[in-house]
Amino acid sequence: MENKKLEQLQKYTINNEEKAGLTTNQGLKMAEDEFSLKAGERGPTLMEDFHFREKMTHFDHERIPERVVHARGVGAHGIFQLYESLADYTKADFLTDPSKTTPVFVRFSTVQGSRGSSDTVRDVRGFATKFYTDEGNFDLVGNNMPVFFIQDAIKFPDFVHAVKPEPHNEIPQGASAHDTFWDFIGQNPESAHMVMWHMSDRAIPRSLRMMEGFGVHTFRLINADGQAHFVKFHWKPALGVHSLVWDEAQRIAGKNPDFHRQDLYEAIEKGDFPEWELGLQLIPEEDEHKFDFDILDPTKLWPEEEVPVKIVGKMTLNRNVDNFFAETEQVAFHPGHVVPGIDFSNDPLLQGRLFSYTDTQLSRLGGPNFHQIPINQPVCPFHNNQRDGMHQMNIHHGQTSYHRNGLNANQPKPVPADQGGYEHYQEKIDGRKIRGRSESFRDFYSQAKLFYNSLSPFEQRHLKDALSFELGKCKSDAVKANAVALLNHIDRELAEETAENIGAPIPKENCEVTSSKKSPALSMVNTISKPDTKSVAILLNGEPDVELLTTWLGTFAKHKINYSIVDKKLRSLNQTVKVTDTYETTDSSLFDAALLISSEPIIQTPALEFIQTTYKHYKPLAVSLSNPNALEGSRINLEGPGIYHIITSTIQPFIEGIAEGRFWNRML
Ligand code: HDD
Repeated sequence: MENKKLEQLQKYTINNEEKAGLTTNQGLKMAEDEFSLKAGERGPTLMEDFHFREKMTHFDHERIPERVVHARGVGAHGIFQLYESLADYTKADFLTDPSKTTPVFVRFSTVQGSRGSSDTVRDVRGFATKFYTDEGNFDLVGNNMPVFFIQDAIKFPDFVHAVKPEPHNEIPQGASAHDTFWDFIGQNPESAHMVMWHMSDRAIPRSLRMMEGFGVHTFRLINADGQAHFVKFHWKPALGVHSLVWDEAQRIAGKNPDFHRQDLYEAIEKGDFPEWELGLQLIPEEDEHKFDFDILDPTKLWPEEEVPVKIVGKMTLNRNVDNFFAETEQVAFHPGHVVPGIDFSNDPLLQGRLFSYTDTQLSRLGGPNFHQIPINQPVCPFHNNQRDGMHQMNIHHGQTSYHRNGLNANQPKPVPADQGGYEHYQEKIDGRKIRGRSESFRDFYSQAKLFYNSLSPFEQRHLKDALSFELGKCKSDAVKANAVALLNHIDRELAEETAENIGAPIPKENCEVTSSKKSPALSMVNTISKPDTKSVAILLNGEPDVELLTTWLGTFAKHKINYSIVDKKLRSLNQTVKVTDTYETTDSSLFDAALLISSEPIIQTPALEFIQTTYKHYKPLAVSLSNPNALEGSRINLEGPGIYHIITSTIQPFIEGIAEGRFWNRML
C-alpha cells in the first residue's frame, strides 16, 4: 500500500550492508580504523590524524538533551483510515475523505522518569500521534488519562518541578511517591480529579497496546460553512484497557525495564499490529454552557453517557522504526500543529502549550530547522520566507525572501481559505485583561468523586492501596495531612483509611462532596477482553508428554497466544519444540498466565515461586500433574477461581481464563 511518509523516509535511509567500504564524512575511503596515527609505534598520537579527530568529535556530541518531560518513550509508524466523511463537522481533508489512508507516527511515553527509567512505573502515559496529512501535519499530543493536574499552563513548570526527582538529591526516579509531588497536590486542589486517575490502575498499563488515549483538551472542528463544534478526541484500543497489579509492576521494573517497549516492538514484528479506533465527542457551539462543568476546564471530562463517543476511524501501527534516535528521539510534536478544519478552544492549559512545544525543541534539537528532520517533515510541499539558521538543509533558490515582493510575483504567497489556506475561527471575545480563574473552574471535587464512584470494588481497593503506598513514602507530616485533607473532600472513607495507614490525623469535619453520579465507561471492568497477544509461561517440572504439549501449543497459536517454555536449563524437547527460557532468565510477572506441567514434587523448585506469584497476581493458572502429589505444600488453593486442572487434551477453559485476564475474587 502506498505510504507517502515511508517513501519520503526511504530517501534518507542509509543501508550499511550496501555500502562499499568505510569512509570519513568527507567521502574519503579509510584503510585503517583501529589505530590512531602516531609518531612511532610507542609515540604520541598526532594532531594531523583527521580520521581520529572526526570520529572522536562526532562521538563526543552524540547525545542531545532529553525531553524535559516524557523523556522515556517508544515510537512506531502506522496508518489512519477514516470510516465515513465527517464533512458535517470539519473540512479537514483527512477527516472527510474515507478513501484516503493517512500515514501516522505515534510516540508513547512515561512522564516523570529520564530516558533510561523503567517502563512500568506508576505514571501517566503520553500518547502522541502525528498525522502526516496532505494538508500538513496534525499532531494529537495526548495522554492515557482524559484530564490533567492543573488548569493553567503557567503552573506547568511548578508541577513538573514537583513531580520530577527532587532537586537536592535527584531521587526518586520514575516515581511520584515523594514529598514534593504530594506537597504540590495538597496545595493545588484542582489536581484532585487527576490524582485519582494517577492512583488508579490506569497508571500501570499492562501494555501500551491496551491503553486508551485522550486529546484531553477541548478543540474545535470547523466545517466548510464555518460552523463550529467543540470536540474531544479519544483513542479506543481494540484489545481493551488492561492494567498490571502494583506488586507485579514493581517487579517488572527490575526484571525487564523495557517491558512495554519490547511488547510493542515484538507485537509489530510478529504482525500482531496494534489498533485503536478514533472517537470524537462533539458539542455544538450553542450548547457550550449546558453542562454542570466548564467544557474549557482540562481537569474535567465529558461523561460518555452524556456526550457519546462517535467512532470515526481506525489507526493501525504496522512498522517499527529503523533507527530509534533518528525517528523516535528526534520526532517533535506540538499541539499547535493543526490543519484547516481543526482549531483551538480557550482552555488556558492548551493555550500555554501552544507556546511551549516549539520552544522546547529549540534547545532539544538544536535550532529552528527541526521541521526539516526527516521524521518531522510533512508529506506535502512546504515553503515560505523563513531562511537560514542552524542545520539548514534546504537550498532556497532565488533573490527574494520577503512577503510583498514584486521581483518574484510575491511568491510564495498566502493561499486563500477557499483554496486550502488556514483560517482561524472568528470567535468573538469581549473581556478585560485579568490574571485569574473563571468561577466555573472552581468545582475540584465532583468529577474526582464521579471517577471514584464509577470504579468497581477491586479498582477502588487498588486505588486505596496506591494512596497508602505513595503517601506512606512521604516524610513530611504536613504533606501527608494536606493530602488527606484533599481526599476528605472527595470521599470520607477513603480519607479515613488512608490517614490510618499513613499515620496522619483524620480530619475532624467530613467535607465529602455529595454526588452519587457514576459513569460506567470509566471502569476498566467494562472493557473488551480477548486472549489475543497475551502470553503464557509453560513451566516444566520433570519430563512433559511432548506430543500432548505440541497439541496445546497449536491451540495457543490458534488463539494468537504467545508462549515460552520454561525449564531449569535450555534444551530441545524434540526437533521443533525447545525450552526458550530458564527460571533464571524469566519471571512470572512477565506473563499473563502460567501452565505447569509437573511430574515431580514442586516443593523446593523454582517453579513453586513462579506459580505462587502467578496466583498472587490473580492470573489464570493451569496445572497438568502426572504426579497427583506434585503440588503438595504449595499453599495454592487448587479449587480457587481461575485455576484449571488439565487432565485431558482440552485446554479451552484455560484459554477462556486467559481472555478473562484476572481473577479479582481471589482478593476476597
Ligand atoms: Fe506536554 C511533551 C502531553 C501539558 C509542555 N506532552 C509532551 C508529550 C506528551 C505530552 C505526550 C511527549 C511528546 C513526545 O512524545 O515527544 N502535555 C501533554 C498533555 C498535556 C500536556 C496531554 C495536558 C493536557 N505539556 C503540557 C503543558 C505544557 C507542556 C501545560 C507547558 C505549558 N510537553 C511540554 C513540553 C514537552 C511536552 C515541555 C517536552 C518535550 C516536548 O514537549 O517535545 O514542551
